Amino acid sequence: MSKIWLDGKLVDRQDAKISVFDHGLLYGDGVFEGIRVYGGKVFEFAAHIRRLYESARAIRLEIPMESDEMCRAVEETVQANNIKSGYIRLVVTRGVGDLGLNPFLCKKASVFIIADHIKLYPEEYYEKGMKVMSAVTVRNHPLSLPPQVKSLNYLNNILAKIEALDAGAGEAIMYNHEGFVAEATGDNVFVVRGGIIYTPPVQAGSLEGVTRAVVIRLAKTEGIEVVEKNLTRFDLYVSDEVFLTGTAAEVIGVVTIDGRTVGDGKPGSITRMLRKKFYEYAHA
Ligand code: PXG
Repeated sequence: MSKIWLDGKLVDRQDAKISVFDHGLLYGDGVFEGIRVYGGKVFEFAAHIRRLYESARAIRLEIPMESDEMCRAVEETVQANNIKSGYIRLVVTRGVGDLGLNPFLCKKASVFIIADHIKLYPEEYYEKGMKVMSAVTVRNHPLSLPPQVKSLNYLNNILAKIEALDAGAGEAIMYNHEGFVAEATGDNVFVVRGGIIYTPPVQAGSLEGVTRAVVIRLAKTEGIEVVEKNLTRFDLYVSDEVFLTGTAAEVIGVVTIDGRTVGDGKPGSITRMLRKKFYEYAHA
């Protein structure tokens, strides 16, 4: 029976319940993290915890515990569920309030932590590469909801994901209000052209991905230049390689975009090399 950490206690899965008056549910008012566990170790723990606290701060959400206490709670949940290789969902909701928007009437934020196994993309996606499409749904304007905030409000991404699923694609590329590539619905986007790696700056409207940061570091260690610049649909169409990075996907090659073949239609050599380096780094 899996154990869920909920507001200070480990409880059985069927007892892990949140009030219907929680603003996390009523308004998507809250923040979260998705974190991997590799070889019993929480991956990039500090970076995820930092992002969680920064997201909370940006929306004036006070997390009712210090970050070191949060880390201990995460470790405790991983151990209680005996997770050696898996996935952690760490959620902070605004808490129980009344039926108005006012977040300051919510007495206390709720924290829950789930540690479970993760359903990965089929191995075939990694070997043969993934199909993606350009979403019509524009990424949230940074002045509306800063995309750096990993909030519980994912409708923008879900609408794009629905477009991808309807089109039979694995993922959707989201563009910002200016037409520049922002990100995929749960992954960051990279392209390779002439041996150089390009990725949109976070200001283009993406989450500052933890996997993105690791992959940029690994690429630089391999002597590959990484340039952050605005990318258009054209850049994706004419690139040698396209790949996505994220907690769930890790590093995954894209082989068609809007029906156009990327490179030679197989995951490219830099993509494959980075996937291998990522695996080694995660399991070191
Ligand atoms: N952009 C968005 C909008 C995301 O939600 C990423 C980029 C990649 O960031 P990280 O830090 O994970 O490298 C995310 C992360 C899932 C899933 O089940 C998605 C995320 C995290 C965990 C699981 O699709 N999104």
